Amino acid sequence: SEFDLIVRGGTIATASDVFLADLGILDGRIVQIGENLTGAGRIIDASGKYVLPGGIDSHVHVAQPSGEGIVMADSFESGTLSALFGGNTTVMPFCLQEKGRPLREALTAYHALAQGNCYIDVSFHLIVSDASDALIGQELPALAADGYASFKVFMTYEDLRLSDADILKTLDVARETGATVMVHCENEDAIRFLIGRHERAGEVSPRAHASTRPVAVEREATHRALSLAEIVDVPIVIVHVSNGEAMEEIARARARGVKVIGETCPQYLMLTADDLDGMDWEGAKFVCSPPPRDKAAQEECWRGIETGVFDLFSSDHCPFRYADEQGKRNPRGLKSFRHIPNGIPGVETRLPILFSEGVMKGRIDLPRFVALAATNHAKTYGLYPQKGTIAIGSDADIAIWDPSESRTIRHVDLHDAADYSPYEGIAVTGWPTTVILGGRIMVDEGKLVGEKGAGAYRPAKPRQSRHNTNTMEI
Ligand code: DUC
Ligand code: ZN
Ligand code: ZN
Ligand code: ZN
Repeated sequence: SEFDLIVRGGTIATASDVFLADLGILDGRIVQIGENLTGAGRIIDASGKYVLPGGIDSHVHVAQPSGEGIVMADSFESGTLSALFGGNTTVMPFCLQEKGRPLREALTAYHALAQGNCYIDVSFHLIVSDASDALIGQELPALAADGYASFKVFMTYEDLRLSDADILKTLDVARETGATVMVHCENEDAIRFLIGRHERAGEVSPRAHASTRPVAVEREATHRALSLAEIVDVPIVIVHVSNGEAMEEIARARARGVKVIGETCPQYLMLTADDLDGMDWEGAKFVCSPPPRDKAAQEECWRGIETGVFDLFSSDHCPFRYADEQGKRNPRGLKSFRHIPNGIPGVETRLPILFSEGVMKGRIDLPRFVALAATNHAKTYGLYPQKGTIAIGSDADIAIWDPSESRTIRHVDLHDAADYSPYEGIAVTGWPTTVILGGRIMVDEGKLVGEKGAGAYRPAKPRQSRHNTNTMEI
């Protein structure tokens, strides 16, 4: 027959359009968009459903070494399975450079962990922890040309932070190579100072995590990162923005011509610092950096999603178990908030939360949802138009959403390897019930039918080899 698969009668949405049509899929790609398509081995009836590009979550952590012997709960297998069930067809995890070692070494190990184990496609960011001359001068340019075209730098964490000098060097090599730099903006010296003050006062519960990383810590670092990018004259991504003051820095930098992409995450829409106050150390389940703020900040982040301060909505899935193997409370947390690993799970719940709270509640329309869920991620990180849209020639990565499916989020129903969801008990309307990866049906009406290993590594293109050179058009 003419097609391998037809998706019939659905409401298709891209970042710019909504229309009724059938999709014809052959050899893993979308080859026809039209009416009354016939002739396929398999036909999916999508009437009454939304047919959207598969989600791209460009900010997830899996199988990443996390210091102090702490192990991330998700492998590539469980992490990509969970992402798949949440309507995603591509994730972008981070490969962490070990200090004093080549990044290639970490990449070799990371590829070995991913190989054959992924349910969806993956592409990697590189975390620069040691901006040595060899890394900046030779390794990063070679890696950028080789499909690793985004670098994350940290302004916080004693063992990860780069000096402003090293951030400038990294931005400069990104300018030369067309790579994209993502920055974690929090002022480490200020955090250290506040930790000292809290520990002397005996304040060591999870809530102190938020108190030692107040808005000013993030706002100052955001301003500094944007200024450094302005000085180098290179585009930049500010990741996991939590509040309106950091958003103002982004808007002001944009107004002076800085090319900046802003990212926010579900935790900044759904959680507040009060969640860190839970009984019995339960607050440890909500420890992430930057920390969740307050209701006003949640509203500001929604404004940012509506108005375009944010182009990316990512999970920052960073799964650590709450209980240890014996089922006790996280022993690392019992002495001080300082030992609670920073990060919370959420790769499966990212899009249902944005769909339910955003689209169903009328805050954003379907094209904006698609942009925030998929298209902008592909454009920002060099995977577009192979990924992130529904178009002739694009990979047949598709999530079919049932807008009438109501669920209450329960961790027992999710597929990650953490032991809780920070969104437990939240009711959502709309769920991606069928997910197609490269023309292969992976989840069919809520049931896993695809196989581990269906997902593949996808190299990213640096800006220089895309249509527009040194810009970051979305
Ligand atoms: N930064 C992240 O991007 N994820 C989790 C923790 C952190 O600090
Ligand atoms: Zn970060
Ligand atoms: Zn305090
Ligand atoms: Zn992260």
